[in-house]
Amino acid sequence: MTADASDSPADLDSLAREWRAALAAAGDEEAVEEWRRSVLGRSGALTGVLRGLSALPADQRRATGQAANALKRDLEADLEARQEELRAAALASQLAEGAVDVTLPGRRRRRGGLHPVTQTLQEILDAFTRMGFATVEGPEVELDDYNFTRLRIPEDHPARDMWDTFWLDEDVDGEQPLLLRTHTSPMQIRYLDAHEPPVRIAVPGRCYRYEATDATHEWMMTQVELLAVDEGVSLADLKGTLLEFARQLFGVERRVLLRHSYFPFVEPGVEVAVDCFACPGAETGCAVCRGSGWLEILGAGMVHPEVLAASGYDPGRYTGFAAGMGVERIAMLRHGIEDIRYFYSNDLRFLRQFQGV
Ligand code: FA5
Repeated sequence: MTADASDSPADLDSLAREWRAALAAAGDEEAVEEWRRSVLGRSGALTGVLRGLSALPADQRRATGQAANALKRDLEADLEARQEELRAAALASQLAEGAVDVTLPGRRRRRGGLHPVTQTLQEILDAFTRMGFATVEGPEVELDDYNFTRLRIPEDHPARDMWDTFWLDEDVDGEQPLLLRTHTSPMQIRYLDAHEPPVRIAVPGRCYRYEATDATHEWMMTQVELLAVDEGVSLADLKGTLLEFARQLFGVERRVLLRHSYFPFVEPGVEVAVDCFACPGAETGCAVCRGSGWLEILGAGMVHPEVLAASGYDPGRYTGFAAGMGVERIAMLRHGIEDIRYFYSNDLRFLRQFQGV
């Protein structure tokens, strides 16, 4: 690409072709800058031609001068165009690198869901709310007094065997042993102690029992306690409330059984069972009903007059009913689940079946 002022316009033409080819071949900014320096820079080839014009004979000076100046303008424009071209190409490749293919199928985000026991608990509380019961909660770590003694289960009473539990090492004031509550019934006492009648509460919460697990027993389970105390509350109110509850949760086709039972803090006491969903009826060897045809879901009864009196209520004036139900058992019936241990084994294949239920 050497040139000097003695080059004729025709020579300039061939040089121009050469320079343009070199510019087109310059593949990046650095190469383009190198090209600019060698052609248009202060000691560039074309600059040399222009400098040497004055040494030319007058007849050539004008034509060569005009051609060289025109070529300079053209090459400057070509340079700018090439720079712009390279910038656009760089941008395009940058965009292509970070491109998002909007036609690809999306990745679905799995939404969490409520645990089946929580769902059933909400349905139970909704049913009782509709019947006018307020929801209140109590402590899971409970005093011996509330869990047993005030419920007419003194120390050495055989009923304590039914509700063996986990004891905590700490005592309160060195005399009141602490335990994990075995049922939600202690809230009967706590609430009666602190409130005037009429009382109408539903108490949800976790309970703990020291017992072997099987298809219908867990060492930790959820209960809902029901308590209604007022003037003139009768066993008929208890029965009506429980039947209405059973209809709301299980539908009219499910059969409900009320039979006599014993709990020290009620008199009389009853047990409510729902017909077994797992076998056609009292099938020997059925893991769910153990051949009885019924699955017990709750214990209930009329609040014992001594329990009312101990909380300062006149048992001659006030009567009440109470009930305590197992939420896992009810969830099993609702969904046809054959083993209670599925609930807390954290198997997502089981739990995901209840999403969106
Ligand atoms: C009680 O816990 C009494 N507090 C119920 C009560 C309240 C009676 C008010 C009278 C008045 P029970 O131990 O039967 O009773 O338990 C009540 C319900 O909890 C049972 O019907 C059953 O549905 C559930 N349940 C009891 N033990 C377990 C367990 N280990 N695993 C799962 N559910 C259980």
